[in-house]
Amino acid sequence: MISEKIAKAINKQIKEEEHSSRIYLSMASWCEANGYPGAATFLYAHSDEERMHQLKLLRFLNDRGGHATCLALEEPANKFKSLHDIFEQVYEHEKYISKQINDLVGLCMKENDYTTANFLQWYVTEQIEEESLATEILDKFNLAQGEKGGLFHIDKELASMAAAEAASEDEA
Ligand code: OFO
Repeated sequence: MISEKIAKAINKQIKEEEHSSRIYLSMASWCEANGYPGAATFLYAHSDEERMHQLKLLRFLNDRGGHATCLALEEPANKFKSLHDIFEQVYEHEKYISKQINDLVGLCMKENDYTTANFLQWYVTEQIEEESLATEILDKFNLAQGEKGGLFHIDKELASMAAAEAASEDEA
């Protein structure tokens, strides 16, 4: 049975994952409305992934005898300066989430809840991948700076990245 303290912290993380999903949904919608279909596809998929992160935590908490609840969410940003700005924000947000996950693992260790700490290792690994993916995309912006058609190519690459990700998930 999970302790109340850990259950409360997991419920907060469930909210963070749901909020992440809405942040990326809002970004995807902006991209779609502003002529970046590849980035929109990438971010819609990313939004779905965050929803899966939310659900995975929710089911874990209920399986461990807790009660996962849906907490109130704040409105995500709906306007962005540019495509580059969006991916800067993705990177900052993923770093923020990594810190939340690390703090949660730290709390579990302090409370001797090794089962939850072990479960959270999946999120620790996922955050390494997500931060590295965001930096990979930001590198593309840096390389494309000043290049004619740079944003067009980045958008196309984002579409390919989303397709590759979907294919690897189908295989899994
Ligand atoms: Fe972006 O990994 Fe969950 O939040």
